[in-house]
Amino acid sequence: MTPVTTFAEAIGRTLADNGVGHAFGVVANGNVLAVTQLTSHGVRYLSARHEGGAVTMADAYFRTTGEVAVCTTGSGPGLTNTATGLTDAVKHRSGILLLCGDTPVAGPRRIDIDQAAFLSALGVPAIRLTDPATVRSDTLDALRRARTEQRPVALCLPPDLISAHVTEPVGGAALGPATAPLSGWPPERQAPPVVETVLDRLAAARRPLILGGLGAWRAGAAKALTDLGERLGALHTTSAMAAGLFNGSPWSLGVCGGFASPRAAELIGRADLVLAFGASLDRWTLADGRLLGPEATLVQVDTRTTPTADRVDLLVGGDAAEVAAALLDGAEARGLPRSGWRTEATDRLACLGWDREPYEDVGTGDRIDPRTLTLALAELLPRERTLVTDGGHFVGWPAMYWTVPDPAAYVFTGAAFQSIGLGFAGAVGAAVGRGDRITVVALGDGGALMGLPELETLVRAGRSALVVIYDDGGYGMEVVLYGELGADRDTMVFGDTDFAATARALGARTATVRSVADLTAVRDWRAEGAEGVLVLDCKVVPEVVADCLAGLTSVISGRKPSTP
Ligand SMILES: Cc1ncc(C[n+]2csc(CCOP(=O)(O)OP(=O)(O)O)c2C)c(N)n1
Repeated sequence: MTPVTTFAEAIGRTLADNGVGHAFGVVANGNVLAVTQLTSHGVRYLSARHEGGAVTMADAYFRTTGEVAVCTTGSGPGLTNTATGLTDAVKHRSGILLLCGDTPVAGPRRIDIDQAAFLSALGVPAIRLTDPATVRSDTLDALRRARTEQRPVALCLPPDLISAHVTEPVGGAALGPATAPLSGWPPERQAPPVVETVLDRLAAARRPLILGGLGAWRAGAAKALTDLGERLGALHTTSAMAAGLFNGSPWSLGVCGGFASPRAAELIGRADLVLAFGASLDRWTLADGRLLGPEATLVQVDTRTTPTADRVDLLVGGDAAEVAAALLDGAEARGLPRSGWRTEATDRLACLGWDREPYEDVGTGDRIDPRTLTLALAELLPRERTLVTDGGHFVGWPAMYWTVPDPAAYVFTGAAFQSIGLGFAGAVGAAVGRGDRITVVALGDGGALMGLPELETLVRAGRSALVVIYDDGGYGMEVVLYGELGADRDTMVFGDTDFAATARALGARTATVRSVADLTAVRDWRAEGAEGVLVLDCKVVPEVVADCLAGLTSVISGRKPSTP
């Protein structure tokens, strides 16, 4: 007798056989048997405490490894719990396979919602598994789309079909060529006339700047951009999301936009031609219009067909590495002169960082100055680390004072959707994805409490992670932005939380940090092998406002931020 295969088994086996190594989820009646099939076919599964955490774990796993993981949930509330993290993954263009329960084929129950409409509203294509003759091919199609289109794709499984028999033979489906890319991401070939126009501009440029974004990193264009910069005598900079792209280059200004140090920002402002590769050029990267000088020409090189910022003067459609190579060839062919900007800027390049900017420490003994804390930790953190951050005012401190080894080592959760609360979940995905790097996760007290359940998952995952909670006793970002506009402080200031006790209860090692002396806990943890999770409950002085938020605060409130 031929053995029968159920829908659940076909899904689990197809995903395992086609290279899916990890799944994150919460089991419910809509997916539990499918999860059992995943694990029995060798996919490693980590149970999250909230579906919103599970999806951010899969997102961070993709960001740190470039590989698609499964996020799995039941139907209804299990799925709707993913909304925020899922939207952030859509906007960040992370590949995720979302395997979720669905409404029964027999018809919706009182508890059901229109899941396809829900997913569509978030920008997630959904494939509903109903045909026994195409279960394997449909599963593969979803996986292929998540990989090639770099986006979340949902595979929806009606509960009354989980144990139904498939009729499609094993081997009837295999990962074929990529499906057509998303509209908006056509693989445009380089149009030579546009390259010639850029070369004309380069011929007249005296201070060319090459800006690399996440798209350049994903296109593997770092070397091509470095070579182009060498030929042109250009300086380099990156968007925040591509931090570390030009690590090791003496000609790199580091991150541009709001996080740029004053000296880097000054140099960026002097560029007369900016070539931006694979960067979306949003308000953060362009520092709300303050990044570039008024006369600078901005060229956007991207696979998108329309410019993503008003400021763009010229769009070059194409792959970052290919366009860089075409420009390099063109510069050679035309014999373009090499700019003298590097020589001119040498002295300033030697002292660019925020760590060169003086400040007056305002620590009280009872509370630590967040700048002093972050600078001291910079000395104590291992170089091979993945930096995960939640959102909030505090993000300025790690962005200003800590570096990352490459863009895959920076997971700024929630940034694309402007959400807080995803930090712990992001740390789990990063720690699972890159177990060879110590995970360092920075959070504010608000984001930490919003996403607290996944601290338990982080501890349970058993990976090496350092948690730094900047406890300013409230929603610092809102205080900075709206405090002086008359907002009711009681809605945003709560006082300290005893994170050390809370985290200890969840199984972490902990230390409360009120001064640099308390950081011996980090030295001890590292000396003992940096095993497990160390949570630093850092009581920071709340009044210190990060300089990098100056533009933002003045845009919103019309005033300059102040430091005490
Ligand atoms: C899900 C979500 N809810 C609310 C907000 C609005 N918000 C932005 S920053 C912030 C405060 C964050 O506080 P905390 O995590 O303590 O960091 P801090 O700003 O104090 O450094 C809030 C409530 C948001 N961005 N996302």
